[in-house]
Amino acid sequence: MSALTTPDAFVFDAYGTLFDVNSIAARAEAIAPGHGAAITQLWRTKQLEYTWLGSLMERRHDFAEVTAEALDYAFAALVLPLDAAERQSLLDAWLDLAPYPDVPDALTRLAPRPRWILSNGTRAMLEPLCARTGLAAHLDGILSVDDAGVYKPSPRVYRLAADRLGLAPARIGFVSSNGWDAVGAKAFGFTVYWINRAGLPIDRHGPAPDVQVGTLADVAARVGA
Ligand code: LAC
Repeated sequence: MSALTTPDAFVFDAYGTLFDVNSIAARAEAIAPGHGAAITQLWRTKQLEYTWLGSLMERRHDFAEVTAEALDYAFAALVLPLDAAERQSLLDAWLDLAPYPDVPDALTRLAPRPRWILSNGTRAMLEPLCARTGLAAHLDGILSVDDAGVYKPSPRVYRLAADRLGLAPARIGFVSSNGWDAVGAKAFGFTVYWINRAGLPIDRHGPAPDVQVGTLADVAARVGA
């Protein structure tokens, strides 16, 4: 591999990258025994699809709305009942996530470089989550796609971070566990670390990320932190 730029700042995806979304499957399983994995897989797939479709349609619903629409689709597609309390409990699961165990220490090690979140989530979803889990203490700030009016992987979203940090994109280390996000961020020009937690092949719709790792701790190790 050619010499990698050591980033001056780090920007992180939130869901699945800093925060473990697997607890959502457990909640779905409790509501619909035997279907937890299928519900969460379809829910997450539709949630992302709706972000991309809404962006193309220029009819954007925020991430909380998209998440609810995708949940309703998943239960309808699987022909499963969902009452109002269960529906609310599943939506609330997005506000009740835990960080991956290595995340607080890895974020500490990456300091004093600026460390920001750049997420599809709304500020109203992200800020309480970071405060409640203590991650806010390890971050310099949160950027939401809401400020770009479009979802990732639009370059307008990644531009939010470059503008806020006042750095050339290549000086920013962008970290995501979502392959499509890692490719989008690389196309924008960030130095990209893909946390390939699921052992998947990389998406093929754009340039490959610079580095593939297994955990956030590996990212810190790669920059000698
Ligand atoms: C996010 C989703 C894509 O946090 O994981 O932006």
